[in-house]
Amino acid sequence: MKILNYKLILPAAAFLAGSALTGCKPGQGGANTDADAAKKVYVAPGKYDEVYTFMSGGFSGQVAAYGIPSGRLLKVIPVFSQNPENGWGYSEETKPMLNTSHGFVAWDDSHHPELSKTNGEDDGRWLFINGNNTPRIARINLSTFKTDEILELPNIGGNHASPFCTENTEYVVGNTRFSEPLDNAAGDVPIDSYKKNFKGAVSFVKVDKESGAMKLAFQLIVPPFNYDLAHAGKGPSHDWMFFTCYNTEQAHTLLEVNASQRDKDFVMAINWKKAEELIAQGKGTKTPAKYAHNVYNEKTHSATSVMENETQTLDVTKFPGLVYYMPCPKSPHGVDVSPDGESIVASGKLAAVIPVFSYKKMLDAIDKKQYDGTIDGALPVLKYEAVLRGEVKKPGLGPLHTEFDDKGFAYTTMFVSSEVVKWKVDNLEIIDRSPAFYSPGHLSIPGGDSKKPYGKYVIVMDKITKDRYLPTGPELCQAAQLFDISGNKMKLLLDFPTIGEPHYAQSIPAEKIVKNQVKFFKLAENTNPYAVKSEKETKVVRNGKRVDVYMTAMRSHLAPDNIEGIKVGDEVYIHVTNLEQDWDVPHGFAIKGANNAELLIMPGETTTLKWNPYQQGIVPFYCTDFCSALHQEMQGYFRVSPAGSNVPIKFSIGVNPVTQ
Ligand SMILES: [Cu+2]
Repeated sequence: MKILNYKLILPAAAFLAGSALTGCKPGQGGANTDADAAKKVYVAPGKYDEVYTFMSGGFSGQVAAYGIPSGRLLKVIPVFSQNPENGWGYSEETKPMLNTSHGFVAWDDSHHPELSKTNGEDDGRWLFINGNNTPRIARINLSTFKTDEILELPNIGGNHASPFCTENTEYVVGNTRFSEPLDNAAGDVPIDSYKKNFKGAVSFVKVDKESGAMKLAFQLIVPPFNYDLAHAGKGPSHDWMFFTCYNTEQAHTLLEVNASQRDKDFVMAINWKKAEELIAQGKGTKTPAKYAHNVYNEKTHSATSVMENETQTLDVTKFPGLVYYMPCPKSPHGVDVSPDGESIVASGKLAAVIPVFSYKKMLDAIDKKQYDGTIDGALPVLKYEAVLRGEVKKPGLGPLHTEFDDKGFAYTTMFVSSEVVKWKVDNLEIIDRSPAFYSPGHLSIPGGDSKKPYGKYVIVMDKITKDRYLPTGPELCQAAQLFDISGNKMKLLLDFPTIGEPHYAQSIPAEKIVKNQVKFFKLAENTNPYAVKSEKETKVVRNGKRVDVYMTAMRSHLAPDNIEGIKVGDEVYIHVTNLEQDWDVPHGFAIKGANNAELLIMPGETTTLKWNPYQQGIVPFYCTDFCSALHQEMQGYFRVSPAGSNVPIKFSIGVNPVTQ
């Protein structure tokens, strides 16, 4: 996305925003900052922030939690990428989470965090996030801030329009950015047979109300466009899901030019309730597909990966009433539904207006068959004028995404003219505009895509930060900007750097998350097969070349801490149980020269590091997380003997050596 230079952007912004940019040269605070801003973002030492913002890391593959209004980074939650900091994807327990039908994939491109919803409101239970590259949806448990589940999606390439929740999290839905032949089709076809052989697939993933467990319920096979983003209806439009599509030209090369030919692309409206009924009536086609389903169990503290082999599909051209297309200027990116569920806002990134569609008018147009032709001879295109409620005129250049506040206003990012535009949802009039630095993609208002926005702040995520921060060589940080939106005019309060690309964020009042926090895992409930509940149970067991070390960690020693009888060529599994039963006492574990990562073990948890000793000698290990005044004493030694030596397994702590 880093295609624009701010030098090119600023003239456009100045043209559009007029005097709004005066005085905000790169490197300065910005026109709207004033002394009062500091007070508004100051969270006194020892005090909590008001809001959590969960921001995707883009190409980092992770999610980060920030406190707002301070912009303080609270935690990086590892999701799709290995994280040596805490052993995610390195420990034996978490490796299966990164399994896919392509094998172990230790990275992804995470774009859209989506909070679970109850009655259209953020409920603070789970956060879903897409893996864009190797299509996956992850579910993060917001009581532990751990990734509990990752489900791969078959039949798609580029899981970008994902994951978006229906009003009660009945489903999380994902759609393809790169259409491709279905997995079970003979995919070895000429690329220029795109129109004939390529397909889009919309995945509906059922979410269990109690546990959050995900299951791929069905996939709708749709025309091979590029599907960009989505949002579910709410209130009156509860049964519908809306997707933007570009490349309706169905180009397969030089999309930059070839996918921008038509004046209008589409918003695709899917009646998901009807699709659900058709599936219940047995109308789905069972289709072979291979996709991994990875689940982390909080009692065993370990993950399992199961390879699924079937999905159910519905070809939407065969079921009238399921899918309609609304024409939308031009190459639409975001599609957002107003809190009352009536207005559908689509932002054509190459368009000069923001079209706002009416759900009521859409139903009317369907009723009266106000069509403007069909796609594939079966899917009605509704007349633009028939479904349009109105257009926001001259909003700026490159409208991308819209969220809503609690006072009837909408806020849209302008990528090209680098600004945020505030407009009134009922009369579509522009109220205010403020520059953003630079090239803002998504924005996030607490509850801003829900039925009940909390409002107060908008966090804008910028792709380019040239001149905004101390330089760090060729690679500069990307950043978020916090605006106060409680008054009539937006006020820039704060810039803060982010991890990776801050693609999108969802924000939620802190109390909805704080009240559910797990402080430690109960040792008594730990059913990890390698857990030991006391130091007395610790042991070292050899079985051929495999050695299992059952170890405990407790302030301030690891037990056992002297281990002999390990041989070059062994496969050693060190299972460390943290015996602590208190909040904020993790222990770490690391071995000199191990071609792995460290472990970070939460209280009550058992985690395993696999180690292949490759040379003889004495190898120290130690706790990596500063846990007490005697943390530096929390260490031990392995003795590694040559392969074939007859040094027996021996392990001890203190004065009582034990021999196997
Ligand atoms: Cu420690």
